[in-house]
Amino acid sequence: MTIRRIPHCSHWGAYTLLVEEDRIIGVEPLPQDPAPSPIIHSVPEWAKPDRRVLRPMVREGWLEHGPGSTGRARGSDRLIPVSWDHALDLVSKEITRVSKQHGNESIFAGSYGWTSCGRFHHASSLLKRLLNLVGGYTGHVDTYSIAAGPVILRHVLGDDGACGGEANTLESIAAHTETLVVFGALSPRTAQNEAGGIGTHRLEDSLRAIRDRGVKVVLVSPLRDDMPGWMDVDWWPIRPNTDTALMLGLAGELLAARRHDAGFLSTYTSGSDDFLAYLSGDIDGQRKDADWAAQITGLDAGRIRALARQMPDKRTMLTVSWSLQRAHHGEQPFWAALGLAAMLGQIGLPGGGVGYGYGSLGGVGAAMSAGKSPAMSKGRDVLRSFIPVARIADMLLNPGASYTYEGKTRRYPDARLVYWAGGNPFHHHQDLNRLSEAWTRPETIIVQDPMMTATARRADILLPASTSIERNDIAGNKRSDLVLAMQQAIAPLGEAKSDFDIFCLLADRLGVRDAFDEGRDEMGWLRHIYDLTRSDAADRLGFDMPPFEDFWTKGHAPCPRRPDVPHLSDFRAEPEANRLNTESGRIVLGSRQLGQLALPDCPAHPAWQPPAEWLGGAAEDELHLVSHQPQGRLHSQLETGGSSRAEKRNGREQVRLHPQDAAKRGITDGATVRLWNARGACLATARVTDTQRPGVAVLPTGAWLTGDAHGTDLSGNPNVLTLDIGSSAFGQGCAAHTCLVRIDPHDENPGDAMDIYAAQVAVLTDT
Ligand SMILES: Nc1nc2c(c(=O)[nH]1)N[C@H]1C(S)=C(S)[C@@H](COP(=O)(O)OP(=O)(O)OC[C@H]3O[C@@H](n4cnc5c(=O)[nH]c(N)nc54)[C@H](O)[C@@H]3O)O[C@H]1N2
Ligand SMILES: Nc1nc2c(c(=O)[nH]1)N[C@H]1C(S)=C(S)[C@@H](COP(=O)(O)OP(=O)(O)OC[C@H]3O[C@@H](n4cnc5c(=O)[nH]c(N)nc54)[C@H](O)[C@@H]3O)O[C@H]1N2
Ligand SMILES: [Mo]
Repeated sequence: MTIRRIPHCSHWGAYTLLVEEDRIIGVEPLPQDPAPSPIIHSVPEWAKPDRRVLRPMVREGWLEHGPGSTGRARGSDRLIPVSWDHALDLVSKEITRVSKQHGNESIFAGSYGWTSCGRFHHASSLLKRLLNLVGGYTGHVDTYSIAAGPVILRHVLGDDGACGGEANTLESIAAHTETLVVFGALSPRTAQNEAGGIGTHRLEDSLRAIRDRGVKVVLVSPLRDDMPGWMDVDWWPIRPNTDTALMLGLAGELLAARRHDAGFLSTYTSGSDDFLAYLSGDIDGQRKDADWAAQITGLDAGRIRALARQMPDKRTMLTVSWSLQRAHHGEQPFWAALGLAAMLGQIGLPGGGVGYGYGSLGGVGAAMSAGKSPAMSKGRDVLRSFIPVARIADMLLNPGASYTYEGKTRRYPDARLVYWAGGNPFHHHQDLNRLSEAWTRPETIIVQDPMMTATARRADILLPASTSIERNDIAGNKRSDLVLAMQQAIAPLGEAKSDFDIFCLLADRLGVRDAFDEGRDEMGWLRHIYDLTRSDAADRLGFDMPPFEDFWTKGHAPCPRRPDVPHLSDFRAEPEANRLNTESGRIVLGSRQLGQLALPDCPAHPAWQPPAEWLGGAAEDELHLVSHQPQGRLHSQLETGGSSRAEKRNGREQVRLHPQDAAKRGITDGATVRLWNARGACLATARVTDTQRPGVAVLPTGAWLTGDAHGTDLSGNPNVLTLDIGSSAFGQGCAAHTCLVRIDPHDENPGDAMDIYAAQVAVLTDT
């Protein structure tokens, strides 16, 4: 039997699939990848029918009564198999009906989600491309990953490039930084993934270089393992959501000791008088110093004072993880870090200043590609209707209600039709019980996904997409070092179709096929997309990429690199010639715009405001829940794979608890526990470790929501507990990391959550 070697790629890296007939018998990492992700070995799970949607299906109540009347039965009604023709006729008629009766604004197709890393069959781009040809849709802005952070940076730094690793490459940090202060994480756990794929995982190489140069590293995080154990770090176990106070306390110490760079502030910033007045206590009567910060953060005042003394003498780099802004007042840690870096005056120097998101994704801090990344065009947006991405439940619950975003007052559209392709809101959204209520409101919900996810189960019309290994595609992005081929390894499962084919069939029915496919088939498009990237590299940068055939055979092609120059070095050299795109042309530390807006939860200078839920305002028995990204999978994807299962115990996710917190509650390692608050409850298995601050519980995201009759999720999904509020009236980002819970021992283990999930789906599909 011959074994075929198929080059492929996912968000967690590139690999070769070994295929015998139509069976995957092995997965080999890309040889040049120094740290391949173990998640690649879970990819063969896609080829198993167990969790797949194998046929188009329609919810019984919707099939009988039509759109609108039976939304409460979503998730409990049976799903009835129908033919593709029938399903697609229903979808195209619904799009036409809602467009005619309510206008295209009532079609919500934000469709947020990571889908596959293929840039051609990119589900939400294709959905938007189709809808743009028939009058448009309501979309979304920002991401669950980053919203509060980039929104504030666009106003105070002029753009959000610093969010994606442009401030300094990790190589430059490894070569020049003397003191590295890490707020959040620099973790190979999250760096496994990069949106759109990644060729080589380099974070650990950079960390080793940092270690070998003897850089002083301070890790400010509730978790010690937010950096590898082999890094010699000074761990500051901070209370979650209080970093802003630490940054302000450090800045206040610099000011009090007159060690701040007054020249930098006057040349390169605006509004620093307000900021300095706030630090010195002139505005609110409270001096922001080490003692003040220590009492809020739970850290040691002496260490804070000592660090403030060291920072100005050394080349100091601050890194801030995206997680810090996924919180109430999430704008503030990003802005306060910029304020602290401005006080140090090293912005724009190699290895100095501040940068955001290092390690949050595998490519952040890598040398960026200077070329055009491969992408499928979603066409021109014909409607400018959008919501901030994490305001989905607010929109569905309050059509027409007003809210503010980025300084403007806006209204939620009246979404009648929801089309979700390539995302899993019943994984990613906060307060899932609130989302469940919101989910009853639309007249029709269409879900297109390969998997019978928690969202798919709650669809009216369910369309089975194929996974990336069942079709051809192309991967790459601006932070990836390679453009990668994703070749088809096996035939589609069941009746699954590729996202492109599904949308072509819908385009036929809607009368826009020619404009949608422009006469190209799958391979025609891949060649076209690759050639656009290749000719851009040649014409603009004089960089030779191989012809398509060579790329496709080899499986990858190199991209042109940007020169490694620190962000804002040009602004530093010539501030007038290189004015920033802000209200003053400089870094904004006191904002006229925010002053005029006078928002109670986003003040006009970086400021500490206690979040809605935090340890400083908690009852004796409450814990702060950190729901971080899972080690063994990407969000909810490949939950049944080996690397994901390895993190579970006794049939569900593990919640980490400090020995003191466990003892107080009579909880032992391995015991089943119940996490709860006013919003919801879930079970998890206790893992008692001292690698996190007492008072902090850690439960990763992504377990498949498996509710029972008492409203308790059995899988260990933290989003039944998290808080669904905007970061502030300015950024409106998701606030997942702001959450208090209680945890009790739970007498009985109801069994493996994955088996329970399968049994629930069997009832819905009557198989
Ligand atoms: N509590 C808490 N919640 C969080 C976070 C947190 O830190 N804490 N983090 C948030 C963040 S940063 C993010 S980005 C979100 C992630 O949220 P999502 O991006 O929604 O999560 P995924 O599980 O990646 O969902 C992708 C979906 O696409 C489907 N899919 C895969 N391939 C294809 C394909 O080829 N075609 C189609 N049609 N579908 C496909 C998968 O089966 C899956 O259902 O979660 C957010 N939620
Ligand atoms: N394996 C894996 N990797 C992933 C993903 C995945 O699902 N699986 N998802 C990817 C996606 S979409 C994204 S956006 C990125 C997200 O990247 P990040 O936002 O960086 O990841 P998180 O895991 O949410 O958080 C990182 C760490 O921040 C710390 N933290 C939380 N709150 C606070 C705080 O208030 N202060 C401080 N100092 N630290 C805090 C926690 O200890 C946590 O472990 O990860 C990506 N990488
Ligand atoms: Mo994300």
